[in-house]
Amino acid sequence: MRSALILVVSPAVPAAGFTTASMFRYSTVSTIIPGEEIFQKPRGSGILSVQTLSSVAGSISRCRGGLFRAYSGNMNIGIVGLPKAGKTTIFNALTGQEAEVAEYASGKVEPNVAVVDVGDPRVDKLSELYQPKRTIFATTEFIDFVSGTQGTDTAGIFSGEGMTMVKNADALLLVLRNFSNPTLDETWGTASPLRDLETIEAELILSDQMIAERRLERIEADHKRGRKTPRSQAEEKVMHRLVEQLDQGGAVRDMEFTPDELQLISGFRFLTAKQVLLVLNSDEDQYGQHQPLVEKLQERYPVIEFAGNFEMELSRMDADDARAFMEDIGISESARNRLTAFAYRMLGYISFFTVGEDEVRAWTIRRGQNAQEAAGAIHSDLAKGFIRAECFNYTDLLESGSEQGVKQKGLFRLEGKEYPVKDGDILNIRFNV
Ligand SMILES: Nc1nc2c(ncn2[C@@H]2O[C@H](COP(=O)(O)OP(=O)(O)OP(=O)(O)O)[C@@H](O)[C@H]2O)c(=O)[nH]1
Ligand SMILES: [Mg+2]
Repeated sequence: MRSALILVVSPAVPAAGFTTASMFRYSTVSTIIPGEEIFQKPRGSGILSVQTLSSVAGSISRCRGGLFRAYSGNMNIGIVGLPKAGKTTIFNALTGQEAEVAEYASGKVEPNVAVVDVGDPRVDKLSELYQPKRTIFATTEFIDFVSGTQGTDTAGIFSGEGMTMVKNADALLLVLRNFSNPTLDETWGTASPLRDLETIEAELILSDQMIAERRLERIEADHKRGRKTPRSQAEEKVMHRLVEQLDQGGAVRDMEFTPDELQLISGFRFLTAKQVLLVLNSDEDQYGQHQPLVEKLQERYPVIEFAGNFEMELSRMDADDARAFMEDIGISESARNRLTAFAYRMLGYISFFTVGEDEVRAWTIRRGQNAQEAAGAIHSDLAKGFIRAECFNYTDLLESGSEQGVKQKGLFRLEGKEYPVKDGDILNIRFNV
């Protein structure tokens, strides 16, 4: 069983450490541990801000969630890579934004953030059937981190600011430069995706090592002072294992943990615990011609190839023009559609829907999450007061033509808390708070 700590900060749930004003602004759900610096994401805005929580013990509730992630209902992907790998170009291609792309260091340190709809033909179809007042797609948040600059203290894959922010991402999209550019080749060497991947991995490991070692030192110091508890001993043990794994160049995601251990370490949000997708950012004239390289990379992580520059241009054209250009070089779908489909599949996300006259809406959860957890993705009250889920599947609805038809075929079900939600399920949560 996987577990995570979640804190529901809302005006109704006072939390020590938040000022009254900030509580009303930061109405959200986040994974935290007491005393850690956390990010709270104001609803309806892509801007992230930092709050330090001194003590929140009273308002933490324990729930099952993702490995290191609480219910969020939307996917959050951090775009990282070595300097000038084309991260912002890919970000623009994915989001349709016009963030500045540059050969030279721009001096910018704040990441670019955008929230985009996840296109889903099933949602369009449901909307056609129910004619709701509102149709709401699932969303994915992309955060484009700026790399540190060569020759400075912060040289590497993150600027100082990015390092703290990236911890909030569900998954990392590692962009590898696979295009040539005279200026970049001169400054950074010719493109070498395999070498770059090793460099990035080493940095992620180093970051986790520092965190685990620092924590271990603190626990050991406490123990010397006689402050020893069963919890601190358990944490010491698991931190030792982490340090060992990282020292050998291994990732946290490849280790196995008991539910108790997971609870002890989830708040640290280790970077090598995050799932990784690789983007091979290729020259458009060689797009699709890197099979041996793709296979090599695939031994490590799932890989998707983009012609970043070209796809950024495509995202700015009208759909018909874009399609014609895409066919020319053999790109099947827009960068955004390809990436979200790929990320859902590889990261184990699925969608379920809620339908009605008011609203047709898509929600994102992880494969294997149960009906109560799905209810929690909608609202924590629905998880708390969960009674039953009315449930049928999108494909049954399509085949039967209507909800009535689904019922006649006996495909309309009442499911309990533990029911593992399937991709395309349509849920109506009965609850009582
Ligand atoms: N030929 C080619 N050039 C690209 C491609 N993607 C990015 N570039 C160029 O590479 C340079 C860097 O691109 P950015 O998107 O700014 O790279 P970045 O990784 O965001 O850079 P930093 O944030 O500064 O680390 C720009 O001059 C881009 O035009 C690509 O797919 N093909
Ligand atoms: Mg950039």
